[in-house]
Amino acid sequence: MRRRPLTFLGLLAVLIAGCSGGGATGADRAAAKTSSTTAPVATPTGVTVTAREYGFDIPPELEGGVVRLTLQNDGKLKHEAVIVAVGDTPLARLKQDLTPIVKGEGKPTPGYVRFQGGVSLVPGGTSAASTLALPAGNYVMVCTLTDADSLDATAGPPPARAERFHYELGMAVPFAVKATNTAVVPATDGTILARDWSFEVPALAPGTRTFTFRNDGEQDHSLAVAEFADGIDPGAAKSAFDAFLAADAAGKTPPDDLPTPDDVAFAGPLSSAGRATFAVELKPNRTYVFACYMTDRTGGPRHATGKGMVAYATTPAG
Ligand SMILES: [Cu+2]
Repeated sequence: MRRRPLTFLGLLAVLIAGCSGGGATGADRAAAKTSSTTAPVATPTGVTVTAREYGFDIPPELEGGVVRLTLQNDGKLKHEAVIVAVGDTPLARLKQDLTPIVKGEGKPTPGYVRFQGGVSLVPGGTSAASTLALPAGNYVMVCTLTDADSLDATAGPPPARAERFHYELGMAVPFAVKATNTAVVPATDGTILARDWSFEVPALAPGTRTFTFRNDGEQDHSLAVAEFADGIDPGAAKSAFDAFLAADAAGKTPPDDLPTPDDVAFAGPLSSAGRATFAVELKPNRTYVFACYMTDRTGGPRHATGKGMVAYATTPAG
């Protein structure tokens, strides 16, 4: 069983790159209109971070509050930009502490580590964006992917370096937030809510959508969205994913004949009270699975396998 980075479902990945936001629903538009008449309008801080093998170009200090983070991947491999609050902890210590978390070893998460979301699984030569809440603090932007995450399933055994986390190779860059704006996360097509230990998923309509992922729990949560093939009904999708999780929990490779969903979006990870938007293209008449691969801060299994933190939703026919 291959190791799974923080943000990676570990199945064959079909990625949506650089999706732009879809139109807001009527309800969200109404909500946005109401709030705009009662609160002063503040604009999220726009920040574009460039990724390459192996590093980030990011300003040493940026305005927080609400930030529109764009990851421009100028490299050849897939990269991500995940924001980790570190307090006064040195960079070298963070890199050490991150590895058991990324590997899902079930150890306690150090108290200083807080996840603030980011942009994940961005193929080389493309960009993607997320609008996220970012309070004042000291942060490190990391990529928890490896070179192996850019290989498709038919590629041969990766070279030794392919298993090294990109944050160990230079993709861990500190930055600070001192001043904050008063902007709010803009209205989206809906909110996917994480609690300890479940998801609340709104009704899904096909199309290019932007959702808000919000963590109302005390634990850290992430949101991996994967799409089953046409013709896999909700019941078949659930039993297939249950089998996948059971194999994962047992450290086994899932059976070859199992219908495996394709990764289509990722949001987070988010510590308690975090919010971040993400884009996804939803097809008609498909079943989507939403899963969290984080562990409790005190340690233990990943939430999808150990806490049943998995949800399903099916789009209507086009
Ligand atoms: Cu979780």
